[in-house]
Amino acid sequence: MKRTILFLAAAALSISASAEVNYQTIPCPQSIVFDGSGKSALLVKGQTVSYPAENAKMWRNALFAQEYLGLTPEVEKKKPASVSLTLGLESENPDAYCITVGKKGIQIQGASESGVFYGIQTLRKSIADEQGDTIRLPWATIKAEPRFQYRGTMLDCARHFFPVEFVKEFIDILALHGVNKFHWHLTDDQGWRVEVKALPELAKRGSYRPHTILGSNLGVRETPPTPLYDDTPEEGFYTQAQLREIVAYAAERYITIIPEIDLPGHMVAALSVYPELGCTGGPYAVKTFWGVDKDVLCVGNPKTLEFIKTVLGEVCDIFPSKFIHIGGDECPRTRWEKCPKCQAKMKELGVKKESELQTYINREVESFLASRGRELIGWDEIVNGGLSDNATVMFWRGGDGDVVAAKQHHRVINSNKWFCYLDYYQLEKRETQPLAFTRYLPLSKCYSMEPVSPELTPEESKYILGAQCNLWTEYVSSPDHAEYMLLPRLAALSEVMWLQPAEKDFGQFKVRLAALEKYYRRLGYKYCPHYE
Ligand code: TNX
Repeated sequence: MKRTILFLAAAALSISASAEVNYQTIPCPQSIVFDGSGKSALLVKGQTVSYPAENAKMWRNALFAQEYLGLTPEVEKKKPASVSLTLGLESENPDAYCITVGKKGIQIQGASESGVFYGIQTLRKSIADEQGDTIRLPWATIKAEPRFQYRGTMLDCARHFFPVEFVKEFIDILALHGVNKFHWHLTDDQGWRVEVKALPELAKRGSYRPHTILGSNLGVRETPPTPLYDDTPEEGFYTQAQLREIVAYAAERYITIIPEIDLPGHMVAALSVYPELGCTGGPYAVKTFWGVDKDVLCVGNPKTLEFIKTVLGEVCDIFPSKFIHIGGDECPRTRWEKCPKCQAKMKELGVKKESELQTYINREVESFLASRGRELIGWDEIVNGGLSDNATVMFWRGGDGDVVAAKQHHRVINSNKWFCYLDYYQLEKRETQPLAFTRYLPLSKCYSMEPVSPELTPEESKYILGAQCNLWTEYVSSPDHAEYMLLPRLAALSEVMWLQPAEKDFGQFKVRLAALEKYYRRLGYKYCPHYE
């Protein structure tokens, strides 16, 4: 498909408030063509926005237009409304949209309802700077479609618990940036955050820790007298009713929630409630220290698989997502090497290496998920052991894990830590910043990410479904801080997800970002105001 990016002259880009709307926002539409007449359409608060009758999603889109643009929803009539939302845009990409501003007013047409939603978001961001009840929109045709079908962001609510209200705001922020997958990290060593009805004690007790290590754990040993701990309990979990409410909230915004139950490592919070599921039998306590723990699920104990199926069964009931994330990262084999049950299991399976126990668990979980019509995603460690073709790999460690997985014909989500880890410092002068994971990931580096490795053939490249940024929260305990780590790096990654490499331009992006930041301020979002 032919694409044009028509940027205005540099002088026009530094326009201030109330200058002409130029539709250049983030992610930037691929084509913005002004008709040259110099004429404008008026967007007037309170005017109507029409939507096709008997389409609940389009009605919901009209309500978004009401919320974001101040319009009044009305079922489509013969006479065109000042803004009309329509379907039928010809494109194979369901998220594609076209905004036409002209004689007949303003039309937002999508290849599907999600495309219309993204068109509304673009219009909303384009006029973010405008004040007053009447906004002048120059006649133009604006077209866009995302490069990738998978455009993700992860939030870790296990290390710190974030309230339902913030999770919704987080989802709003994702929608504003054209993200369509919310990967929700719900369990870890430091907290279990999902209610499981068949195991009521799990969330009740597994979601509480009495204190947390102060400062970074890097180079610090876990045992006293170091480190020092705070005296603030961290607690909280989501009830199933809350989870369902959030799933629905996200779905209205064309965002699928992919829940993650991290296994067989990162399970100490669960072991603290069910010590018999660990190789040593415990006792265990919800971790108050960060890092990789050697206590993991005992694969030799048949109760472990029963436990996993109970949990995942309820998770599948709550989350309609095709993909279910099972973690699989950072699972030391230390306990398995010494555990009689695990060693007996290895004999039974006829395998020699402890790593095969994880392969075994992965396969069992995969077939359980398949029986529920679901597919497995795991962190790239799962590549190491005989996956079925159907498994999707979330590449995070850097190195060549993405290439290896794609060449094996696994679908891959590129979440390379060197470009996508939002828990790293965004400014080089670390002392000016709140404590973060020691590494450095500036905005420019996020923007430079290319999710498809040049080592892949065009055929293999099709296995790269998209990209995802991750907000781990060892050092992030408040909503404001989470937003600060997320913004504006999410804006950079949203262009990685939406634009073709040749369409990206960091200089232009920064100009557009200055405008988007004004909108962040109006919406009350915290963000890092400096760029590197
Ligand atoms: C590695 S990424 C982890 C997380 C940490 C993160 C900190 C991954 C699959 N595991 O448990 O929170 O690093 O950056």
